[in-house]
Amino acid sequence: MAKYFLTTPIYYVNASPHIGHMYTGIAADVLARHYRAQGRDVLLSTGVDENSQKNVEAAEKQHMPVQQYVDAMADTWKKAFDDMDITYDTFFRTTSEEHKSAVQAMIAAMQAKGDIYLGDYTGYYCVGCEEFKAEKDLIEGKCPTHKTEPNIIKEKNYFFKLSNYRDHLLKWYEDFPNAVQPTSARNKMLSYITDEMEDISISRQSQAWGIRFPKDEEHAVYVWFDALINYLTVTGYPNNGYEKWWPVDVHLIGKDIIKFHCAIWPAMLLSAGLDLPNTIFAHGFFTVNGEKISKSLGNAIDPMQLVQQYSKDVLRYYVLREIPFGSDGDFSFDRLRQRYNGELANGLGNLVSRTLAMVEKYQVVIENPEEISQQGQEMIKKVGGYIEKFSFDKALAEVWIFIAHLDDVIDSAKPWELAKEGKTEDIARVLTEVVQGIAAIGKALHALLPDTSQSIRELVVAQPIKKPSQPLFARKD
Ligand code: ME8
Repeated sequence: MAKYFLTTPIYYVNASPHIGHMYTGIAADVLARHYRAQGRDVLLSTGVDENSQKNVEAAEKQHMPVQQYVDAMADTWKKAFDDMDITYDTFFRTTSEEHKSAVQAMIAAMQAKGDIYLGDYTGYYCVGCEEFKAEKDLIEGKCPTHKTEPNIIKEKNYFFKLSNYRDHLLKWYEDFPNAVQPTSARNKMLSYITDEMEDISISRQSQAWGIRFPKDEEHAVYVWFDALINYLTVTGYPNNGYEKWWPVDVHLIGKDIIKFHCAIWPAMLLSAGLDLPNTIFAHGFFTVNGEKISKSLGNAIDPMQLVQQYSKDVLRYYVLREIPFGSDGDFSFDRLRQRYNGELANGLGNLVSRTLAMVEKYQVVIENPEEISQQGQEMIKKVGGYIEKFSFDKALAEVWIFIAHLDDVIDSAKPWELAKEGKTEDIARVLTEVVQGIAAIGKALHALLPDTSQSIRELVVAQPIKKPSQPLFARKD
């Protein structure tokens, strides 16, 4: 059975998850469910990035010891993913012992290659980004993402000879044109690698929180360097057996962290002699009034509040349908309500209710409710194809085209007229086609809207088929 190893970023725990984090998780969950259903051996890894200065600052604000703070927050994040039914296989924590060993093994491999040296670092550091900044990255002296002035740092650091890997990385981009997606991310990275990429600092002197640099206890490993290695640690690296999962099939990330994933990380892997990921896909940002939704800007939207108001599947539907994966888009409560009423309640919900109500009313026995027509099979195949191309919006649109088709079948056959004429066989034929179509929709939605898929299945296999006691999606005005 072919393996499929899929990752999300690991998140800073300086605040609770918002809709942006769930977005990556939901997309990853769709892919994981899709490939599991195809019989692939899936490893979906998500988790938390704990060795960050941001977490130290958040713990200080709460007057809590850092370890106690990250323990509590790791539980909060894990619960949020559990509550959303994100079917991760591992929930990774970077304070774990096995991670320390993996980071140190990776550094040892890179040292053996001669790629790490001790030097002086003088410059800016934005704790919000956990990133060293050049003068040109700042706007009016401030980080453009966090709107704060960076710290000025002058210290001894270990450096990674990233610039050694420029040609090798460019060759990888050329040989594997789909490795970094979408094209906007690929182009940005090609220009970064060609024109800007320099050696990077990979340690912080005198930083107490974080993984110790091997043989130099005074230094903590730079948090990004440690975080990226989580993808290796989950496979069991450096112990035997990690090869079962390596390399990564897909890294799903947001476009804020492409430099780390599409330049620094592949160079680290090249240095350590490890295979590069097959695909790195960077999705866009959810914004509110054009500003990125973010913990630090205080414009976060709580996904669980939306789940309580609507449901998990409604949230999944909205985020996957509204914005093409890879583009940015504004989060709008009005648009969510419109899509809910128009597409879920009136579209899918109404088709299911009225069809099953007619089956009940005209006492039709549906012989093979789960038999799927040629047209249904084609629709399911197209949906799967779109999922595999990360086009979740198109996958859902395809299902809704089929919903409109089934509505047309009913509206042109008019079973209520056929009933007046006593044409029971014709009624059975039409309603069988539509019920089987609904079953095909249930199947197509398996990975995208798992609860809805399950409800549809239960409704169509029930004997005798009855109108649902509650609509799948009740209108909300
Ligand atoms: O960067 N829209 O963690 P982080 C869409 N720890 N996605 C969003 C988003 C938004 N407004 N805001 C956040 C880190 N995300 C590092 C990662 S990985 C080795 C280390 C999602 O807590 C998106 O996936 O800042 C983004 O890349 C990630 O959260 C950043 O999470």
